[in-house]
Amino acid sequence: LQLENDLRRAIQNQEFSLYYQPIIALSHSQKLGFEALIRWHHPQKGMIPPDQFIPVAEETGLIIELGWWVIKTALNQIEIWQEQFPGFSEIAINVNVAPQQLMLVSFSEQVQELFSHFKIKSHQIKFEITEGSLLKTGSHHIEALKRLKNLGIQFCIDDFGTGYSSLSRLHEFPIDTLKIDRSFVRQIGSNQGEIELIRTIITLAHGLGMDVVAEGIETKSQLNQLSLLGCEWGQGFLFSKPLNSIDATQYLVALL
Ligand code: G
Ligand code: G
Ligand code: MN
Ligand code: NA
Repeated sequence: LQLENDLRRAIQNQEFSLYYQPIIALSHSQKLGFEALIRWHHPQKGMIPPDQFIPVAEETGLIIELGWWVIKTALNQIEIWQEQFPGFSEIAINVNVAPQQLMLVSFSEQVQELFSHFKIKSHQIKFEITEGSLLKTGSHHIEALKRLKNLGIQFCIDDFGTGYSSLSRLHEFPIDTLKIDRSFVRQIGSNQGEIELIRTIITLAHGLGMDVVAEGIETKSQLNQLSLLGCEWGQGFLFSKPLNSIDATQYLVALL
């Protein structure tokens, strides 16, 4: 309850910020994305990591207000970067969307409304959704996702392989990208069975027309293995930790 009240106050006082972790194309290095990751700068307790407050935000429904703030902030950041780096028209930001927000009846309409206030292309935002939240979706939700998809907005399935997945339903959703959870990537090198699992997930994704991001890449050897397996994108401390807006901007400057 203390945390819940704290959260309400924090939303009022704008104590949140977004950090951006680069997502690197493993084959053609000019393409680039970021995952937006929320941070809470608590005035007394310092930085509170999302796994300590996202669950509370979900239980209390505050996640919806927070979720709109996240999407708006990401759209604004893309617009800023685009004006600053006109050569990088392909910068995209992935935003994590909680199931409750995704399943709002008005989700697709509200996303469209938000977009109308920014000068960015719809393919520059991607929504990350967990397997679990997809499984809760009914056919009307899928229709809403498809409407967004038709507008050019893309969807990623996040933390793939860790939740309850229903392989038989995977093809029903308009998913563009599958993110292999870092728990798989961590085992590369120590466990041959893990390589076979990853190979199979990549084959499955490609068979369904999805591209693949491997999360949690920390070593060169993990990177090499994943490239050999045909993984298109990588994310992890090997490339960069999540960066605040200023440092992420510096990261882009250094690439130019
Ligand atoms: O950044 P970090 O690794 O600490 O994130 C921990 C978890 O919190 C991740 O699983 C991530 O999906 C989740 N998370 C981070 N930012 C957001 C956000 O803006 N919205 C939601 N719903 N989840 C987030
Ligand atoms: O669940 P989700 O993928 O949205 O969460 C991303 C989280 O993973 C972020 O909190 C980020 O800090 C963390 N992360 C990103 N790269 C690495 C990495 O290379 N190693 C580890 N251990 N964690 C990472
Ligand atoms: Mn994510
Ligand atoms: Na993930």
